[in-house]
Amino acid sequence: MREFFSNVSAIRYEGPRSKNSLSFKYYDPEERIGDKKMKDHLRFAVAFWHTFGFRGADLFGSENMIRPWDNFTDPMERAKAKVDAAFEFFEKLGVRYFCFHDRDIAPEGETLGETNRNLDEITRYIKRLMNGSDVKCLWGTANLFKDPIYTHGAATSCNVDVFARAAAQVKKAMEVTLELGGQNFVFWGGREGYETLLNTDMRFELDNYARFLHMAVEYAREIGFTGQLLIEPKPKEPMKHQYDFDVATTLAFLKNYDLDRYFKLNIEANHATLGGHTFQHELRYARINDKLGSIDINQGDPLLGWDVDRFPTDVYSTTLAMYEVLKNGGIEPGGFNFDAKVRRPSFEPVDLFYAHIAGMDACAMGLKIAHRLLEDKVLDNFIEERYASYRDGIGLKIASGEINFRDLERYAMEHEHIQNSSGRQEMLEAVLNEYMFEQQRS
Ligand code: XLS
Ligand code: NI
Ligand code: NI
Repeated sequence: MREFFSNVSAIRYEGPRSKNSLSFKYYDPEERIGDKKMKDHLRFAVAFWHTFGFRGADLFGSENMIRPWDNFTDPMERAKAKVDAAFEFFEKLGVRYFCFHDRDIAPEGETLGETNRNLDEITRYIKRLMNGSDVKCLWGTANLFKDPIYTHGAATSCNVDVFARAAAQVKKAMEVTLELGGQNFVFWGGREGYETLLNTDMRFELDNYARFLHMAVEYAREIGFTGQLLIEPKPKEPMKHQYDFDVATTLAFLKNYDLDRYFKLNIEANHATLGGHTFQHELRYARINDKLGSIDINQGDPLLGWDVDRFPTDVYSTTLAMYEVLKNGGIEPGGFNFDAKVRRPSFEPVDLFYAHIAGMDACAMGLKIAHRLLEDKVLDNFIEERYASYRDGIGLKIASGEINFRDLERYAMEHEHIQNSSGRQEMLEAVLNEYMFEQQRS
């Protein structure tokens, strides 16, 4: 195998005192946290598209990143070089999973048939490399947003030929994901949404989207794909309004169309904040509905209102996220996919290592802090106390559904003197800080 990152050797855990930026300070894969090793809590995945496909272009500037694996004129050669670079990267970083879109891994041909044949050839190539390593596929997905045919959406397009093409593409992407042993398959509604209601039959588009997903469920069953199917909510971008707006909206959609038993959700941090929620809110909402399936771990920028996909370095946010994950009992077969890209000025290939290391360490720190918060039941005890009035007397009757308005009115008349207790938010925030910084010292 050719080497593309020859100036980087395998990244090791060296602990918080190490001065080596190409080492882990907190992520020690073998360290046991509660009932599992860190590497089994944090099933990290590298995203093919951002890590090996992003070249730094933005709305105002052209590509500024030179990637040695691009240095091949033949598109299939280039695709194979990219795969080589990817596997070298996975091995050196010690990440055991990857995620991909069909169009990230193989070039398109003149026809759909040729495109599929290209995909098959690269799939065989990837499989060969997987055989010699313990790298696995976390999930695959179909890119239903880049090609101009998807201008009006894919499954929600007004054009039936586009609907059919999208179906063919998902069909093939599922087959490839199965072939690669993918543990999940993701549907992010790339352009499933609208620009204006003046030209949109919303009801029909939603019905079609549901029909599309039912066919996908059916096909997965037919080919024996037993991985978890996931929907990835996002409120906007590229469309002004996306149908899978957030967790709550997506759950309502799934329930309306009798799809909820087949799907869980893939929650992305930056999509949560884009929708006006915290990352923790979206994780919590999914978790309490038993729908927390997997995570696209990244972070937004409080000053920028779009999906900036920064690598997650905000330990406050990773701590609260890991708190939800631990409460959920983990997210396997899901994982933590770095749907994140290096900033444009971080244009050297080695920055890809720094970025992932920063993200992995931030998640590891978050995991350790969240675990201790849970062990000490810091928040649990407070919350339990806060709702104590529902554990006996009339409270218990309410909680067990044994009371009506008439009884409640009688009770209210007998208890006119109402006393509330403080929510102690600032106190709890200070406690959270104590845990965060204690963690840093130990
Ligand atoms: C875009 C999405 C996308 C999905 C995969 O905002 O995050 O990258 O994760 O199609
Ligand atoms: Ni994503
Ligand atoms: Ni995103």
